[in-house]
Parts: sequence; C-alpha cells; structure tokens
Amino acid sequence: MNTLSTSVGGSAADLSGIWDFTFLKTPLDALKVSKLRFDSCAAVPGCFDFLPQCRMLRGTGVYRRQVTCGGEMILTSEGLGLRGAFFWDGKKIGSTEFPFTLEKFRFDAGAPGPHELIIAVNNEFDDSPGSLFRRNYDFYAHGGIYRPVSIAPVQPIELETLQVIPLDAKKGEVEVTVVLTGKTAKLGSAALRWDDGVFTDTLKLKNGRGKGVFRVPDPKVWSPETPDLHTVTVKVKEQEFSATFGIRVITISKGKLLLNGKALKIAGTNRHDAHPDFGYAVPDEIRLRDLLTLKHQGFNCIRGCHYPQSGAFLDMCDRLGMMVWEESLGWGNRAEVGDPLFRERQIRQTAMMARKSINHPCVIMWGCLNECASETPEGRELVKMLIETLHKADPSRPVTFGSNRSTRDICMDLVDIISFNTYPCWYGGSEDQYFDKEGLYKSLQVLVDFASTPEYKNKPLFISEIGAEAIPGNHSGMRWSEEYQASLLSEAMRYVLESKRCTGIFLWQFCDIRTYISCNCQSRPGGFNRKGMVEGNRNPKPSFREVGKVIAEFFAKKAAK
Ligand code: ADA
Repeated sequence: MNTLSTSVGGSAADLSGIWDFTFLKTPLDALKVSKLRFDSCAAVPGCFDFLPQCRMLRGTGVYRRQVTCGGEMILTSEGLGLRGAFFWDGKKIGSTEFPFTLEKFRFDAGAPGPHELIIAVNNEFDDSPGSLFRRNYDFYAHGGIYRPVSIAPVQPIELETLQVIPLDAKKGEVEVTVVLTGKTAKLGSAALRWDDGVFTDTLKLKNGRGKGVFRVPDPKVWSPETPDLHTVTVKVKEQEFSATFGIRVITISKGKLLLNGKALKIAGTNRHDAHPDFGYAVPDEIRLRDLLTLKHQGFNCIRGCHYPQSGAFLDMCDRLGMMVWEESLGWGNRAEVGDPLFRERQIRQTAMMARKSINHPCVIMWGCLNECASETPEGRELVKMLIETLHKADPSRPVTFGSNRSTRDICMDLVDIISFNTYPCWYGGSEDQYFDKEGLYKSLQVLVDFASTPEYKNKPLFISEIGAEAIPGNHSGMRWSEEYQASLLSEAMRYVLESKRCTGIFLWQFCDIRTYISCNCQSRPGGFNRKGMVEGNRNPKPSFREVGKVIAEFFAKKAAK
C-alpha cells in the first residue's frame, strides 16, 4: 500500500488525507503498534465506524501515515473520540482521554527524514466513574479522528498564549495577554501590530509573559449585524504570532444580557456538530450550510451541545455573526459528579475549552454539565468548581448550564445566567395526544415565576431546551407528527420572544441525530433522536419554516416600534 507522506517545512503542516488503517478488538493499552498489518485506508478527519469492516462496531481504529521532518516537533490533534494514543516510530508520544478536545504533544522526532506516525483511537465505553463520555448519553459515541491533525517544528520561541479580551467596544480597548516559552530570558518586550498596519505598540515582557491594555486603531465593533474582525500580530526577534479577535462586550444588567450595551433577544437552537453519514467529522461545507440555513430562518444563536466546538465552526460563526453558547462535555451526569477523577477531568477539559476558544467573538457565554445532578450537594459542588474554572479562565463571559431540575435546582445562585431544559407536552405530564398550548404556557410560566423571585430576578433567563419528536411523513397531527412538533416549537418560540423576563430560547434541536435505540429516558426510533427541525440529511420539517415565521414576525414588530 502507498502510504500518505508529507514533508514538513518551517511551518505547520496539515496532516488531513487518506491514511493507512486497520481495526482491531484490542484495547488501547494492550496495543502493539509494531506488529500491526494495515489492511485498509481511512480518511482523517473521519469516523471509522462508518467503514464497512467495522460499521457501528466498538474497538480500536489505528491510523498510520508518513511524515518527513526531524528535531523537536509539536503534534496538534483538534479532537477525536472516545480516546486516543499517539505513536512516533513505534514509541508512544502522548495520549488523551478527552473527547472533542484540542491537545498538543511536544516530542523529539529524531533525525531529519521520513518517520511513521500512528494514531490509535478507541471507541469502547468506559463505565468507570471517571469516564467523560458515558454510555447513557443521548448522542452516538462515534470512534474516529473527528477534527484535523497537524504538525509543526518547535520554534526557538513558542507561543503558549495570545489572548485578546475586549474591554470597551466604543473605544476599541482590549487587554492582550502573551505567554511565550523557549528562549525568552532576554526578551524585554514584544512589538504589536493591528490588522495590516505597522508595528506601533509595545508590550513589556518578563520571563516571556506580558499583559497590557491597548486601543485598536480604527476599531470596528463585532455584532451579529456587523461581524467585523481584527487581527493582532506579536513580534519577538524574527518571529511573528497572530490572533484573530472581535471587539464586542457582553454584560449583564437587571436580568438582561447585553451585547455592546444593547439587550439581546436570543432566537436560538441547539445544534449537535454531527451528521448521520459523517458522525462528528462533519465536513466544513455542511457546517457552513447549517449556519447559513439557520441564519436564513432568523436564528441568531447556537448552543453547541454538548461538547467543545471545532475551531473551523467557530471561525465561521465569527465571520457570519452567529452567536454561540459553547459548553464542555457532559450529559445527565449523576452518581459520577462526586467522583474525584471525573471532577478533575471535567475541570481540565473545561479549562482547555475556554483556552481554545477565548478569542472567538461569537462565543458569548460558556456552559458545562448539561442536566447534571444539580439538585444534590455533590452536583452543586461540581457546578461550583466548573463555574469557578470558567470565570478564572475568562472573566469576560457569563457562565451557565442547562438544568433539567426545574424548581428543585440548588445551583441557581452560582450561575450568571439561569437556563432551563424543559419538555412540557412531551415527557411526563398529561396523556394528551394533541398539542396543548395552554399546558405549554402554564408550565413555562412556572419556570419564569421561579426565576423572577428577588434572589434570581437580576439574572438573565433562558429556556435552553424544549422540543418534540417528529417522524417525517407522519401527519396525524398527534404526538410524533410533523404538525405537533411545528405547533409546539412555534408556540414555545413565541412565548419566550414575547416574555419580558426571558432573554431567549434554544429549541431542541436543529437536526435529527444518531443516538441509541434506547437511551436512558425514552425510546429513539431507528436509533435517532428525531426532535430535529431538519432531518439528519438536513431536509427541513415543517417546524423549521413555522418557527422561522415566528422569529421574523417578532423582529419585524420590534423594528417597527
Ligand atoms: C435532554 C438532553 C438532550 C436530549 C433531550 C431529549 O434534555 O439535554 O441532549 O437528550 O433531552 O431529546 O430528550
């Protein structure tokens, strides 16, 4: 077989392409990479559990290719699942237990010349309490290299952090933090350049670290209507490092969420970064189409449920002016919330997410621990830890989490924004087969009243999930029909948009997603969660258009006032 091969020059090389591949039932820690026979090929990025020889199987997919380089290198994996191990010429250079997480591994590549890179990815469930991706989650645990892999030579000076936090949108004031490693001892300062300008500003450095407040020349404010971006370039000696950012400020005042001082009304949806034919290795073209389609229907924000988002997706959201709630991996975690390893991993993966995405203006808030045991003391402890982690990593954005504990939740004093996942007229409750608008409004009102008590009334309020399944072609008008879903979603959207107390809503969900025939809570026909407004292949159901009409009417009325 002809192995894919790349020569690495002075800068980073993207290792995407068709790699050698083999699939085994051997767990990662028992794998002997020198003994493998690569009998097939697989795409990187790609999910191996769509390949015919291991379709929907669990085990270890091993990817191999050649890279020509030498000396100290850094390998970047932007996200895989469920866990992976990295080998260079047969020697292990790193591993990860964090699905969907960007990781970097620094290693010695040896003498210049061709070398063998192997990435082994395992998608078996780990039922130990510390495991981050658990078998009961209501989204499919695909195996594969979900996101790009790249490699770069280590530079004399390496950039660890280049962070830009907007402070004042009107003045274009930003705080820049730089952390450099390597030969930094003699560096007294770095020169800064904005956009295509010349190096005008200076940042003082001590031991490679520096922080300063600057004014961006000719600042353009980022908003969904004007998604203008800026770049900063930092120069030390002959090396330059750049970052893209947007100037926009998110604040909270009297129960409202403000973007650049103006109260937001969020017409949002939850979106899994998934596709029935590609799993979590969604081609960028599909991601872009999803975004354009959502914008076209008037949606202004996406909750990136329930894991860190890809850099490529956030870049598109920045450029198109789509706001994002980004959250770390978690789903309905109960017993494990008290487990020390689970806690430690949650804290680490959450901090890594914030670090990765901090410069994206589209990310307007952070989330974590979707539907955890937030009515229990152990759950509260972990919620507190993660909120503190996020505030420490980024004091500029509010933090929330999707609670399904309703008025029994004991964490609402900890969050900046109150968010409820709620399924009136779908789970539990009445036996009604036809949509009950009054019942829906009543049950939303209970949450609004709870969030309007004196202790909570100054926090913005979201309905972060609400929905119903619709089987395409079912027109009975009853539960599971397209009509039922369209009525429920449009009325929920209308209620929240018109409610003075609510900041917004995230419908559950953008598209049907692959999950399990039976997840914990409710059967999933055909192994899909069918609460999508569009099918897995993105064919719209009637709800998509109906909700779009409600959004358009609301914003038109608002503009006319
Ligand atoms: C939960 C969960 C979602 C999904 C949804 C549903 O609220 O957060 O991931 O499982 O319910 O469809 O039931």
